Amino acid sequence: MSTVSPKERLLGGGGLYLVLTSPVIPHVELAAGACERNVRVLQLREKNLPDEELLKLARELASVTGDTDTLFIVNDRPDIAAAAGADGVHLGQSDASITAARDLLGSGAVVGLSTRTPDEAAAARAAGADYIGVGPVFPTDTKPDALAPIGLGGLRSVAERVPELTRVAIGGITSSAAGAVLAAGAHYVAVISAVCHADDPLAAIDDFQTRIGGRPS
Ligand code: 3NM
Repeated sequence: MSTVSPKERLLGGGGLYLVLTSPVIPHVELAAGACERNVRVLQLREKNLPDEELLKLARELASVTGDTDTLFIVNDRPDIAAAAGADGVHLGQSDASITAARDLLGSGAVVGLSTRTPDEAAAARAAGADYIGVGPVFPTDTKPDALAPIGLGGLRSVAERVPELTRVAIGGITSSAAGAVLAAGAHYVAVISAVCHADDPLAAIDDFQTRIGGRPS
């Protein structure tokens, strides 16, 4: 177990933020490989699993990340995050409120909120989010209900509005675009298909890590 608090680890880290959605290898295997490869944040995002299976998987992933510096975040479900002992939760605009999530998870937990515009980013800051997701930056096939991409310019506008808030860019990000996304104002790049649906997900992580490493100063 890391002695550094989850919020400090979020602030001290950067680079690849891996979102686990239907990976081509078992979640636990991919999570273990991500920890070994120094991925700073892992999120479990499986929207179609029954609660019992989701909780079992969340507990397994909490156990894989527990002895490492990798943060473990659960998408959408503060209840599952709390029951599994996760480090935090990621919420969409229409999910549970940040306050409700903190009531379940405790004040030390990391709570992130999805945003798309500077106004949403400012509202997330006012609501007490520890970080914001920002996207979709590029077109994505992974989230069928995603809105129009905001591009690197949209990401820059969000960064200008909330310069002190940790920003996690998401949506269609590939390893070759990741450097430009970080340069446009993201601390982390969140990725699903470029890793989870790659022929070799662990090699795909290596590719990201070689290209972008940790958090830029
Ligand atoms: N959220 P990929 S875009 C889960 O804009 C998700 O909030 C988005 O998957 C948002 O890396 C997205 O395969 C899909 O494009 C990300």
